[in-house]
Amino acid sequence: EEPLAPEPQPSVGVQLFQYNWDSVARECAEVLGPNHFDFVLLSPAQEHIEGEQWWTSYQPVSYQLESKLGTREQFRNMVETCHDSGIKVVADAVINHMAGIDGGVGVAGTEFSHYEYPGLYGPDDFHHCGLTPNDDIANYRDQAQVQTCELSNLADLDTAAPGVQETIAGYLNDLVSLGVDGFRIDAAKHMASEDVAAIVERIDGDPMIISEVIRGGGEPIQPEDYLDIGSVFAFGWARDFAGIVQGGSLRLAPELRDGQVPSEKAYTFVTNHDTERGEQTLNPTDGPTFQLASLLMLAVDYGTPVLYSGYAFSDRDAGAPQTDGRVDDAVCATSDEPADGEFRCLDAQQAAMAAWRAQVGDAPVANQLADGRLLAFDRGALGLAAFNADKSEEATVELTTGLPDGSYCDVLSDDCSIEVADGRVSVTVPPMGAVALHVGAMGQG
Ligand code: LAG
Ligand code: CA
Repeated sequence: EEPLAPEPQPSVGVQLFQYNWDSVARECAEVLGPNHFDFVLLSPAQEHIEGEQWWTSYQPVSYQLESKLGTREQFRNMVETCHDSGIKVVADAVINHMAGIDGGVGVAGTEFSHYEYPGLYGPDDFHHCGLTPNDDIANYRDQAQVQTCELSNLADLDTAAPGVQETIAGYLNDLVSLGVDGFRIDAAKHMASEDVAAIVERIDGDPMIISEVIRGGGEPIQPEDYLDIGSVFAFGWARDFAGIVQGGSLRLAPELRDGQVPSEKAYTFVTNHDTERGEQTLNPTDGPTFQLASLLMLAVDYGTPVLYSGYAFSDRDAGAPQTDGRVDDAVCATSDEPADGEFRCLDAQQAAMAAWRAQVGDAPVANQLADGRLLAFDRGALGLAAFNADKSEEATVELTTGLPDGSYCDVLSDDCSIEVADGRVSVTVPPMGAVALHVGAMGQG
């Protein structure tokens, strides 16, 4: 008799960097819903400065939901489609600052100057820190500078002022009224945690809050300072994890939690849109190592994993392909070496492993076996995963498992001939690859 698999418990997210709203909706319906993902993380939705670069998204000029990624109506439809597919929507809230240029016209037609945004803010609503020659942040060891000076010239909102808090909360509540389920708090480190807390308290309902506080050694502001407000991205984990996967000592991965933020408040990632333009984490251009890391992140029982999909680029500033100021629908690359502007979409293995994670839920790691570059473990009696960090040799290993006896499919290869008998199973793991079994994917044999 085939044992009943429990209801999937979605927890995995994915950052769909610079996907337009129509493309997010399509991804929710076609990939994320069917694979029991939990949420999608968007790029910023508000009006922004004009330009070809991706980072115009991070220079707000008004809180109208009219951007290169789509209209308010497209945004509304996207949220509805994602919800219909069982997927929550997390918006990227750029609330520390406005634009970093002298002035201009935003993509929805708003005329602005550096410290003037009609109907929203005037010069008195901004910090003018007076602590550095040009009011730019110069020293990350100085909390006042980091939080009240300008991050690369971006006009820094006086987030302590009740009026500013009210205006920001009005914007976030507009997103909530369209069904948004949570927020990434962009540049949270650059706002006093009390300011972020006061803004979040003004948000209707009980949204997920994930603050972006990049851990830096010796800095006075640390992710721990923001845990009373909600969760944080686990930057320290992402950097340490990259080292582990690159070094091939996979057995260290499930233990990676001491000195990190507590698991229940940690959002883990292999890369994001900033780190993929730097050297501190693994990046999509790392090929099989990146893929192995993405799958292993989904398997361990630390944090809430967030996968990543963005487009290929050779110029770090280059935006996703646009037509008449609107980002085109995301086109998935069909080759391992995508042309600039083609998206590296979630692949079948990442999707299947997200479904695996939903099936094992929060069952603990058990029956861990580490042998050289191989690592295997169960998650309770619901799933088993094995990883091989050897670059050229496959590994065959016999494991003790708590999985019920029967035949299983490797959800990463669709090989359905794997037999668990008397609590033992033999698996063959490809070089830089993985095998994943769960009780929701048992074979016929
Ligand atoms: C973030 N988190 O704290 C975002 O994740 C990150 O992507 C944002 O930087 C940053 N903080 C501000 O929200 C990005 C680009 C920057 C870009 C900035 C503003 O990485 O390169 O700065 O967005 O668009 C650009 C130029 C700067 C210039 C600035 C102001 O690169 O040279 O000073 O614009 O005009
Ligand atoms: Ca600030």
